[in-house]
Amino acid sequence: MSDPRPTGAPATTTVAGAPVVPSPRSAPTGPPGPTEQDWQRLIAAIGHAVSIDLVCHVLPDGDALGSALAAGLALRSLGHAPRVSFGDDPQVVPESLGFLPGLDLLVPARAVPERPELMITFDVADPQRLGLLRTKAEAARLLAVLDHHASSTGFGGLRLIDPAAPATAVLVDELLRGSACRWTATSPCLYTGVATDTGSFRYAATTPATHELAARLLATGLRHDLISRRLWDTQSFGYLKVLAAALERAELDPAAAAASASSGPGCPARTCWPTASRRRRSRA
Ligand SMILES: [Mn+2]
Repeated sequence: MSDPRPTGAPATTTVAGAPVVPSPRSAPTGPPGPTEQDWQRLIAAIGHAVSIDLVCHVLPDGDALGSALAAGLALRSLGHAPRVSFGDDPQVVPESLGFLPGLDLLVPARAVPERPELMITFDVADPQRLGLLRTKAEAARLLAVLDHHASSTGFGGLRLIDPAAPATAVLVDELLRGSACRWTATSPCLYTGVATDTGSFRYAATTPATHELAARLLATGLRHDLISRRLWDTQSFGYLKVLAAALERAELDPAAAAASASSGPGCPARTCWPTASRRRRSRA
């Protein structure tokens, strides 16, 4: 793949009608993210690879799976034939993420080569989170790690880690910036990643650049209202029954209540602990 990202002055072109804005990766403080050299190395590796495996962590959330699928869709649109996988058996895509485009790229862990030519992990801070794919990752000719966890354990031959980024999806956006990939196809995946890991743009890691990225993604025409409904406002009836049972058993913990009351403005002065038995959960 040729360098998909612009160099020099900020681009003024548009992508699907959206203004290209500065990278949402950058944060005013904190450790530096990947260097330009790191990005160029990854881009060159992608360009040379015949076989590419894109892997996220087990029990994937919206950021993990959204990031891997966004990269997969983008690379496919550029002429590659990437596999996307995660190391669970059975491999279950959470119901809330069943709408993501690119799920046809998903293959079981056993379909990943024993010694991958190029494997890129997404949102994986620790090799243990690779589950069944850990051994194959360790045998990869090049293992690239895209992540935003400060707790990343240092595995991988090419590490693109930015603890200041609110989501791994932000790093995928950085990788794909300026490429000819199809933004309309990737935008639901990237939006899901960013929205998930920012708690729908509520967490402290959310920056103006995060909102700028969201604006660009919305400008592709994605239905953020439907995505949010699917991610947060759609639950099975069984879940509601468990929640009802848990809330019925809720108890107020005086010590925790005192601690939260003194933890600053905006914190609730009451803490309660709803519980549900394993038996009750299994019946849901
Ligand atoms: Mn994440």
